[in-house]
Amino acid sequence: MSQGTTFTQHITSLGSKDANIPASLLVSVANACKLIAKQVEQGALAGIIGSAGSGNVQGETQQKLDIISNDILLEACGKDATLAGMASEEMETIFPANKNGSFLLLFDPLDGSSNIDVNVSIGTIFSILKKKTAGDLTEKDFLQAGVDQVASGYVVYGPQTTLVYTTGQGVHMFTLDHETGEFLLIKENIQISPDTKEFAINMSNMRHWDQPVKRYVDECLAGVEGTRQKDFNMRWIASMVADVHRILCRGGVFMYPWDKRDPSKPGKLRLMYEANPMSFLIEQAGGASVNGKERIMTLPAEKLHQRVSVVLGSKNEVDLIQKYHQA
Ligand code: P6P
Repeated sequence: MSQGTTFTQHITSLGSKDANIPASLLVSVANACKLIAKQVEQGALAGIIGSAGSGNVQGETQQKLDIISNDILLEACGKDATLAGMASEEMETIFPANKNGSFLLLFDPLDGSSNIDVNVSIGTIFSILKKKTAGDLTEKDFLQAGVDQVASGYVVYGPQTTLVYTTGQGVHMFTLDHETGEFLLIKENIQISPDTKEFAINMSNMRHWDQPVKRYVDECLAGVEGTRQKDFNMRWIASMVADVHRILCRGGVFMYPWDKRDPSKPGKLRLMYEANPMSFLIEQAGGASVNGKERIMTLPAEKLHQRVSVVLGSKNEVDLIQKYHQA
């Protein structure tokens, strides 16, 4: 489709007759993100900078914008008749919506909150599942593997407000046109290069990593004189949405691996509304996404807020890291 196609037109072009395409819900999410973008752009002018003085289920201090974004999504999407219920990083329990709804929406309303106060890109991540059971909604309805997603995507609030989504028919990118208020198509069927010279990881945690991650990063750092025989660049924005967006735009590998600071936790990032939606996008764009040893999208979903170790991006790099984990 041509540049300038709106997000709504694009969803329709994918076949709105397909019961598995949550067309109206995707539009509701996009509309909610337009409202969140307005809050983000205002920043201190809207009095939304800083901590809300509360904590979330993750034990993290909630920023005012975390709560505002969460409430915008609940309000905007809760009216959608096709939506049975929602789950959020910011809410301990599920949020029932419409009794006859057929879809489930999971989201991290504002990922990368530590960047809000310093004007660095942040984003909203969303995942959509089908409600597979009849009867009242329960948390179990949400506990589906990543391969069961019918759609996923994110909106990155950066120099541009850009929406990226997939329904399993490729990955497509739209930028918000402030003149018309529409998300306009800028790129269709995005594909990630299988090779890269750029890796993203929080290097301050190096002493806590497991051996396979240390081996991979050491080889990157050894550069052209080392076994990889090429120089690597490193990036770390501390905002998964921004790091994944860069990878979808120019390749790369993103790692938030298990580390020994809290051995009982499999990782920092959350499976249901961070790793699974991003993995769907990355795989649809020809990349790979593992927890070190296994494909993230096939991991069993046991708890709504379960955590996972994440290695995703350019396929040949992810395959190499996986090989080191399986050695
Ligand atoms: P660290 C943001 O809080 C987040 O969940 C991801 O968006 C990001 O990649 C990661 O945590 C950053 O973690 O430990 O580097 O601050």
